[in-house]
Amino acid sequence: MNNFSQFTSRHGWLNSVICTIKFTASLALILVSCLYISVLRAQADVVVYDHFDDGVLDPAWSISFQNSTGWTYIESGTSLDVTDINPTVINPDSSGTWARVVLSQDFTLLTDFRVGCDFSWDSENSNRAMQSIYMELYDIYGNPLSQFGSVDAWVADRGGSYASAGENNYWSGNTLPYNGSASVDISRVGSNITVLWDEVELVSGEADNPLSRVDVRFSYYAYDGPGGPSLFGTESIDLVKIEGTPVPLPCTLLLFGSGLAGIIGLGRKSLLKKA
Ligand SMILES: [Ca+2]
Ligand SMILES: [Ca+2]
Ligand SMILES: [Ca+2]
Repeated sequence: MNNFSQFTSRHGWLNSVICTIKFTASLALILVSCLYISVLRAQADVVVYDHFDDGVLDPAWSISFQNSTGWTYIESGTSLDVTDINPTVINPDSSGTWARVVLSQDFTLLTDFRVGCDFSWDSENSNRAMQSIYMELYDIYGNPLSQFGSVDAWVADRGGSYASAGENNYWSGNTLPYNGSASVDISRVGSNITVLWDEVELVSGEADNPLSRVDVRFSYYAYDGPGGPSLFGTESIDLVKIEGTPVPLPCTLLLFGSGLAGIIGLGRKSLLKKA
C-alpha cells in the first residue's frame, strides 16, 4: 500500500470525495457520448436506394401477388419495367378485383423523411388500358402516410394522377397522356407531409407516426365486357430513394442505464476494497 492509499484509507471522507468525482466524470462522459450519438443520428440515413440498373431485381424487395399468378418484368438497365400481370379473375363489370404485384421493403423507423421516385406509364395509345402504378408509404401500424401514382381505372377513360398526404388526397381526373412520366418527391418535416409531382405541389397533410415501409404496387384490372377487353401496357419505376431521420435512441434511458451500471461498478469496487 503506497502512502496515498494509506492516507485515503485513514480519511474515509476523502475516499467518498474521490468516488463522487469519478462518478460525476463517468456521467459527464456518458452524457457527452450520448449527445455525440444524437448528433450523428440526426443526420439523414438513406434506407432505400435503387436505380434498377444492374439487370437483377434487388432481393431487398419482397414480392407478393394479389389476384394474380405472376408477372412479366425486366430490369432493363435503366428502370424496372412491368409489361404484364397474369390475373386470376377476368371482370365483367366495374365492381371486380384488381390483379396486383406488390414490391415491399421494411426499414429503420423514420420521423422526418424525404422520398424520391421517377416512374412512367404507357397505355399503348388506347383507352382500353386499365392499369396503375402506385408508391405507398406506411407508418409503423400499417396505416398509409402518403401515396402517389398514375391510375387508369376504366376502359373508356385515360389515367389520372393521384396523391395523398395524411388525411388529404388529390385526384386529377382523367387527364394524363397515354404515355408519360413523372418525378415525385414526398417530404415530411415535423408532422407536415408534402407531395410534389414534377416539382408542383399536389397535396399536403399531417401525420405523425414513424415511416416504416414502402410498397410499390403494379395493378391491372382485367376486364372483358362492353368496350373491352382491357389491356395492360407498361408501368415503369426508377430512382427510388428514401432517406430520413431515424427515430432517436431513448437517450435518457441509455443515460439512466449507463449511470446505473456506473453506480453498480463503483459500489462493487468499494466493496472489493473493503473486502
Ligand atoms: Ca437491381
Ligand atoms: Ca435507373
Ligand atoms: Ca383506360
